[in-house]
Amino acid sequence: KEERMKWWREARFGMFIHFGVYAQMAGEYRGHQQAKGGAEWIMNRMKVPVQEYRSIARQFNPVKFDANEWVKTAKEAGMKYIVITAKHHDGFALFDSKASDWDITDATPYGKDLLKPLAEACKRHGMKLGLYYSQAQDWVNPGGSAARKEMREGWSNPDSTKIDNYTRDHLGHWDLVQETKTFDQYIDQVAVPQLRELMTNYGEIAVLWWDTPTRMTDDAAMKLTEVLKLQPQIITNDRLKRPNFPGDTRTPEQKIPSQAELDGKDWETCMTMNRTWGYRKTDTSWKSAEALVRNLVESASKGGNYLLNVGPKPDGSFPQESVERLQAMGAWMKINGEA
Ligand code: FUL
Repeated sequence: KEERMKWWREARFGMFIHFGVYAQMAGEYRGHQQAKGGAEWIMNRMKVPVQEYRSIARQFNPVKFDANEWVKTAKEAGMKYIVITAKHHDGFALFDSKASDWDITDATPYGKDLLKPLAEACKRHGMKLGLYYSQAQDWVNPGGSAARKEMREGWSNPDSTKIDNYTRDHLGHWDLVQETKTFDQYIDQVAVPQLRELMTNYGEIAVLWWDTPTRMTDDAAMKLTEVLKLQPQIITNDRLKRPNFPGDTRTPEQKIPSQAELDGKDWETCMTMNRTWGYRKTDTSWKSAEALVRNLVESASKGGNYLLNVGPKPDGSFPQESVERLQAMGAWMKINGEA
């Protein structure tokens, strides 16, 4: 384990990337602004029907995506690894998957695997590549779980009360299609085969970043853990299934732990630059570059890593506000001999 963790402990600074169909919506649905939560949650928060969400994917065409540019931006900021949402809670795969047609190659006009070129660019630039995979929540592939989030005010769908009652009575689901398979079927037919694709087709994967174990069982977690053996050096976080699958790293979110909270386990704090993980047009509450540098220094001084998020725009480019902050951080890193 010590050997496996070595690069990660020295890395200190990484880039989180949240990218998917939600970027296309950018926090707005049928002219209504999403009231609460990150923009990557819009489908659940605003109870977008599966067919309608799929139709939004038919506009998702990130033609300005440039893998080299993404990796160079991270590298020049002094980041040593990237963790990207291979699949977030909306179930959309940013890669070519045979296990589901709900992927970037089948469901969008873009029609190309986005992870392939990213993995190649990372390799070229000596950047470690990690994958975020929402193993349990999947709002589109039937059988996936869904956190029970109530629809919020500010969205005046006349059916909202009805849908909320439905959601409450249906384990968080809001669309019949979501329940046409069991959770076990989803694990066996989607999660396990997709994880195998990810562990097989993209070279070395440095990190597997699990998230939100809603409805996970130890049995499902065992199956996924088995597939990870394809990448013996991989580092995993603590979000696969609690408490029996602690993983290698703790994952405080949007906050740096106090000294008293540290217990010797490796940790990485993930943070947004504004308030959302997925791109949101109206979110202008950007942290200053100074604040971001201070966060990085505080994390490093306490022995942790800082995983700083970028939510690319629907065209596949990074928001200018993110790029400017990363450049400022890179300049600081150079002066201080870290980059
Ligand atoms: C959370 C997720 O629900 C958010 O959407 C985001 O991915 C964050 C890093 O983890 O639990």
